[in-house]
Amino acid sequence: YSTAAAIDEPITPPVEVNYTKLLINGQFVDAASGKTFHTVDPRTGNVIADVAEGDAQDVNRAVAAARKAFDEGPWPKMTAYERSRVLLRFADLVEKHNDALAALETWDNGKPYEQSAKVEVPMFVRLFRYYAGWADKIHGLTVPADGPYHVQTLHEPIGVAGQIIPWNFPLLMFAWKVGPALACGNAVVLKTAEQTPLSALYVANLLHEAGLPPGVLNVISGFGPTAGAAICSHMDVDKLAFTGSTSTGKLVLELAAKSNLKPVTLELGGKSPVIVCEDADVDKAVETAHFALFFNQGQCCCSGSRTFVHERVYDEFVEKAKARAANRSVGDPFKQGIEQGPQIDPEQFNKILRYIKSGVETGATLETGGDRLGSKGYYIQPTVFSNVTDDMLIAQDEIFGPVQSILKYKSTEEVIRRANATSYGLAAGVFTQNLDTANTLARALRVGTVWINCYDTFDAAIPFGGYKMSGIGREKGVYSLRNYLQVKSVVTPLKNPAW
Ligand code: TXE
Repeated sequence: YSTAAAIDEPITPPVEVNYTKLLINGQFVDAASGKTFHTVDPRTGNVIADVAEGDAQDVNRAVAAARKAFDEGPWPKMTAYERSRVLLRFADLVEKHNDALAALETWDNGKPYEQSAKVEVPMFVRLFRYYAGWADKIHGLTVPADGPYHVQTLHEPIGVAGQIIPWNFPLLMFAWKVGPALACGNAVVLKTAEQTPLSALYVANLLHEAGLPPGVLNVISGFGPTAGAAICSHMDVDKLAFTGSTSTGKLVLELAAKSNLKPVTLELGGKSPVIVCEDADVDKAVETAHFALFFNQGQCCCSGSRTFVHERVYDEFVEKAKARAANRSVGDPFKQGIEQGPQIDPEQFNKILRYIKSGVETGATLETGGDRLGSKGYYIQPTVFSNVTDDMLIAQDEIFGPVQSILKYKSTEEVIRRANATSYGLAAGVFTQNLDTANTLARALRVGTVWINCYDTFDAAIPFGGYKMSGIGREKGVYSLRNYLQVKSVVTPLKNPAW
């Protein structure tokens, strides 16, 4: 990996920070308390900007604005085609602002600029175009009933959606949540993560430029226990969508139950297995398993954080995985060709270093990495452990960092049992050339996504979500629309049942 010197000279980001206030009812406003908080550059720990800190009072203002926008319109009462046009205009605007937006995302989050500019902003645009396409194709059914009745279902927007997102993919999480909610005609109060408030404010401004009426989307920057909890408990919020840790997800569900029983979708943590079978193309499996774990600094809910390798290819795999990690280019995310930037903040940085220490102490073999990189910011060396066993903490907990754990297995039955022996169930990867093995594993794994001979293949149309404690519900694709719709049955007696 690259030298500390390269990291110690941060490149000046090619963008200015213009939006730091809360967005309520179409206006950028200060927090009612007047408070602000720092958002920090993970390359250095320096402050990027002071951002308005929303709390319960601001959430009340935002929910009132969303309620009015939903109850009085025009948004839910516009034709679906008109709503679709707004979302398409928005996607065009975001495309024009691609580079500035990518720079802001990288500055606030630390992810490689090339990833922001070539993958994440384009995927954001794609998601909005996808949901714009759905807006005028949402409709109910005509239902045959036992009796002289004409029965139909209406698919109506659910109302005011409260959405809480994390810091690892600030823009994409915005798109996964706001896209389907708006396509269905809802109003939204969105809380961004306290580590990464900037890109959501920037795109929210563009959404208004594209013609979104005031109050339909409100963006609150702020902290979980104050602003986040206020959204979850609010009696006028009709639905919650949350992405984050499993422990906070439980709290969100509890607050929803204790207030007005609003339905909740959750996208939580994972400990996803990557299974490399004896007949796998080893070079491809090494590269893809590396990507599955190290992508986005290892900060992915679906990161492939348990790499199970068949004993026949184990030694070869470990050697190659170690070499690949040792070659990973780590450095200033604004530099060209960089694969890995800093972790998001000191909490995550220290948590990861504690897990690395625990891996060493519990007897895993440290193949490469194992420490911080440089002396500034939150960079961590790409780390690989081999000889990991199921009982080790590094094989059980979500580390959320650049730490690959390689485990050895002997048979398909055994690896199925071990891969499923976790409270999580988000995703899995399978590497094999044998169709039967692929089908067997795909069906046996208790997870929401199985990638065969690939990993992290995301697409606006492919649903994503977890089994077990990895979550409730699915996002993306047609499945996400269900989260934002109510179904109403309308029953009318027929005078002449023969017709
Ligand atoms: O998560 P939190 P944190 C995992 C990952 C990471 C760990 C902790 O393992 O190391 O979680 O990260 C808001 N009521 N994931 O502390 O707390 C918070 O403000 C309402 C996996 O960042 O779950 C932020 O907007 N909201 C994950 C969001 O919840 C509350 C992505 C996520 O923060 C709240 C991130 C409360 N009481 C972390 N407390 C994934 N699934 O991708 C916090 N929040």
